[in-house]
Amino acid sequence: MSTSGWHAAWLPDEALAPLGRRVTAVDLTVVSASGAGPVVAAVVAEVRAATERSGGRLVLADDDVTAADGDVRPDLVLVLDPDAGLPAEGYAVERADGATRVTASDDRGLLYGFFHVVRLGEGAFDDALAAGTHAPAHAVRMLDHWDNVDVHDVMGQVERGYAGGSLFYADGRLRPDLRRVGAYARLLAASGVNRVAVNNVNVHRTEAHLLTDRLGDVVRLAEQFRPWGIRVHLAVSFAAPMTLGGLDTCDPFDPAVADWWADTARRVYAAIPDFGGFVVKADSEGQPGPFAYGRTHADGANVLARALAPFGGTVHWRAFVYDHHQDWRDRKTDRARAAYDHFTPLDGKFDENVVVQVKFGPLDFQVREPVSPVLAAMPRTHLALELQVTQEYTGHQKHVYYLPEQWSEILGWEPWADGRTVSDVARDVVAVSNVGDDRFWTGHPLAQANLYGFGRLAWDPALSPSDLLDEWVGLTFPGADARVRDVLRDVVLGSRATYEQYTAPLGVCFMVGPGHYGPGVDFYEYSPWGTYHFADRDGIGVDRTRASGTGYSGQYPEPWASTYESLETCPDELLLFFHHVPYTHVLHSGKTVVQHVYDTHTDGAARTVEMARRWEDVDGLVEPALYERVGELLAEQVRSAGEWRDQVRTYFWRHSGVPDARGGPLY
Ligand code: BDP
Repeated sequence: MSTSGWHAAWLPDEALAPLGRRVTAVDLTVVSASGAGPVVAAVVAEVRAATERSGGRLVLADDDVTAADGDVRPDLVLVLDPDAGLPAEGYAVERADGATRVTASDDRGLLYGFFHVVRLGEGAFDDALAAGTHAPAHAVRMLDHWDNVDVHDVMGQVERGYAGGSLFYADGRLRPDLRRVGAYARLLAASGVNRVAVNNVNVHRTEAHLLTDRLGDVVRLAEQFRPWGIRVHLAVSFAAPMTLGGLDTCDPFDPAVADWWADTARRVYAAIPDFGGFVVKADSEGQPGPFAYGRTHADGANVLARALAPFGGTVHWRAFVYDHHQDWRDRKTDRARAAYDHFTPLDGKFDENVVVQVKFGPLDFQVREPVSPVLAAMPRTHLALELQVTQEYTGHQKHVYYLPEQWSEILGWEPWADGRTVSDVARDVVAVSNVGDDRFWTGHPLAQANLYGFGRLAWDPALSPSDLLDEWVGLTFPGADARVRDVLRDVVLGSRATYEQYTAPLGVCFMVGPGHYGPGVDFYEYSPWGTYHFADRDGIGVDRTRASGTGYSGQYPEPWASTYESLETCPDELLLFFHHVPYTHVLHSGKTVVQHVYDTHTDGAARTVEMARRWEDVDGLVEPALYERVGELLAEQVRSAGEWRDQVRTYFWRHSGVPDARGGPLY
């Protein structure tokens, strides 16, 4: 269902109908008029619109709400009380006197409490509703947009974007009509996201100016995000003092450079008082950074941090730093080691408002990588976990790949196997957004579940991917036939494992073709990017052991360092990430590596055929345009999975000479 030319995603009017039919009292009695602000106004407007659509009623109470408006007894009472003692952004829910009462101590708490009620639907008004207090596990839940203002030849407008052009920019400037950005902000708020970085980490020429003479564009974007409790951040270039400021250096130790940053930050905050801060990709893949002056990443980050500190801003400084001009003949140089080698010696040297943003794995958003050891090695640094909602290596939003299945595994991983999780050590959770100007926001309509799931998991990492899917389905397809939910469960759940089955096996990574879509088994094998699998006639995999390889396994604390080091204990799914083994090596599963590859590729591709067939069961039960879009994309997934299957199987056959015990075709 669409409201204004774009799909309503998880907030169709019907999803708010249970609330809209009720009498809702919003009680702001203890908030001074000036303190209520745009977030509260957004909540009130939401309730008003929902009640107008569905026949309910909104009561703005100026005294005790239960007595408000004479004989009217509210079904829902939303209370903002700064003295209620609730955690930041949190809220309490309870049933009392036949009403559901949501109390928050700050405006965002009220907003999230409101969306909690929306999620519960009719259940919110059930007397059996359990009382409880809810608060986010992570204070910063952020989406990074890799959007460019201009279209760049190689990457298009949204770098690694698979849902059309940018929501923010068109024709080389900010879109004049930003209503859709407001709708996006509302969707994000309903999922729990509270920060958005509005431009690409690879800061090109035009985009750089968002920091200075194009700041007005950021002001206008911030206006769209502000009512939904979302602060905007900007990706900036480390070289900005030179490229924008006309200085002849960007050395962080040069006082003129520090002054330029301080001055620039002051101007930004004068225009956007709730500005979030800067995101920086420095000394990485050609971006400028402090290395040019012999300075460290801490030196570089701190100069920006000091400019932002007086205003409460932060620097998200990315740890994605490695040498992308490697020599493939050197088996000891290991891209996987790089972030740890660069950053862990700097633990404790970053200012308090620097957040070191660490990709979840040591390489680059692969289907299967071990979790980055950096997350366990910087106890004195504020860390953010970086995930990717955009499906760069996971099927370009043409393949169904349910990312919460991967993320909940990562967030729940225990670096010391002692109960402490990644979610405990990474204070912020950040992800690269997957939206664009496509009608369905995310290209593949089912990729909406990834965007929704990101916000929800960043709020509560303990949510199960399966429950989250049900939640998303319930909101997105309200009142739909039970078959819709069943089909979506069949198609979406387990899709991460399926994709893994027919692509690069056993943690070997990459094997992707140009643009990172489709098979390209040897595509990167002799390139300088450091993404090798080292297959030869005898075996495959990267020896990252301390004993004979790159030593990467030693970057983990125990018990993982030993677990990964040893062939006996290394989990099958990461075998080729840590070890170079013969094709006939026997896995814990009892199969040889080569037979595992044959079987998983055959089965994974076959599974996509079942997914496509299963989708046909919702014909007529969902909006035709959505049905068709998903159907077309599933057909492409089936084609692409078949291509992966044939190329990877054949590659292993030609290298090993071992036939498929199940007798499948090998070419
Ligand atoms: C890689 C992408 C590239 C990004 C880079 C990054 O291929 O487009 O610029 O990550 O995270 O995955 O900076």
